[in-house]
Amino acid sequence: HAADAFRTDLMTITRFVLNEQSKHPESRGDFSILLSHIVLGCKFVCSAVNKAGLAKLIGLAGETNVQGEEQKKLDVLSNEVFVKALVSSGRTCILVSEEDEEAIMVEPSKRGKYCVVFDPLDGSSNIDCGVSIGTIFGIYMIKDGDEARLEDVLQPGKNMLAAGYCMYGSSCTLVLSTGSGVNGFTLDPSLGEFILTHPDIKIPKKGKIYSVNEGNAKNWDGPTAKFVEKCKFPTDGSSAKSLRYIGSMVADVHRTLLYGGIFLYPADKKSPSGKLRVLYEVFPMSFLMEQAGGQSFTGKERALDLVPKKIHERSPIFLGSYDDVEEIKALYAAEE
Ligand code: AHM
Ligand code: MG
Repeated sequence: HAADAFRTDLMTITRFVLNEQSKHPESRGDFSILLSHIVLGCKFVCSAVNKAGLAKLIGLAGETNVQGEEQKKLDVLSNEVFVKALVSSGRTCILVSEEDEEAIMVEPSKRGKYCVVFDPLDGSSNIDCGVSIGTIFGIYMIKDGDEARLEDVLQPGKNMLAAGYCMYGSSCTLVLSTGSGVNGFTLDPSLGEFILTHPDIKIPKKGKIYSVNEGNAKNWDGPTAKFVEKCKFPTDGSSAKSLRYIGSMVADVHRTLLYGGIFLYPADKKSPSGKLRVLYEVFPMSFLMEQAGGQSFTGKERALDLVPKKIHERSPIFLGSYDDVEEIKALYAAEE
């Protein structure tokens, strides 16, 4: 009985990644070790986010505690936890976090061959009202030898070995790709384990939802404005799309991945490069979209082809269902 088998044969994320690794005899388990440290960070943040409202209720947040220390903000706390977990894995050499101005070069005694780029707590403006937020990460390997250089993280997104996000929502969901499809795992709080709940996620070829901050419409360029107009007033006889926008990238992308549609954070006159960051927002999400059968486009090129020059660089982004991204690509091509 398939249903019974599912309930008793639990595929944890660790077991899943070990299985995948056994297909590559040359790998020595380093990736599984790295991932288990990322998973630990996600569990910690999940628990901290769930307690955030409670901490306020009992008067902890923003106040000084008994030791006279300021209570740390959740995003700062999450960053510290991730940095420490990644360094202590002994498998990383360069870390780029949205929270740190400079890249972190891991000290030689703790150095490994992986570079991790991450946003420890994205969408933090949503914390106080209890809306879903998330962690986003991408993993590269150093190009050659033991010498770690900044160029090792300034590689195009297509060179990533793995990417994923963890969403702290009504449940805690970790979505991961190691380059052969996309799989989703849900945290079972009673076990403290992420269990495979969404095997081999494929995004619908065409969606019925568009997701964008329309408050920026007066500053949009022609193709973006035309695209959104067509979502509302289709000219090909199809029905209008629904608008859904949470303002939390992980939640908006997660819905897009599962239900289909398109998520856009375009360029506008005020921010010609858009808002989202190439290394730890645009690349990981684009990697997942392509692995799920969707597309990701910057307005100029395939997002994963972009070569970043700076670690905190931004780029416009259009990602989601294959056919929907095809449409925006056509509008940009028509402009040239
Ligand atoms: P943050 O890194 O300051 O949290 O900002 C990133 C967030 C994304 O999660 C989300 O997609 C976007 O900002 C929303 O921006 P806006 O409020 O301009 O629509
Ligand atoms: Mg962010």
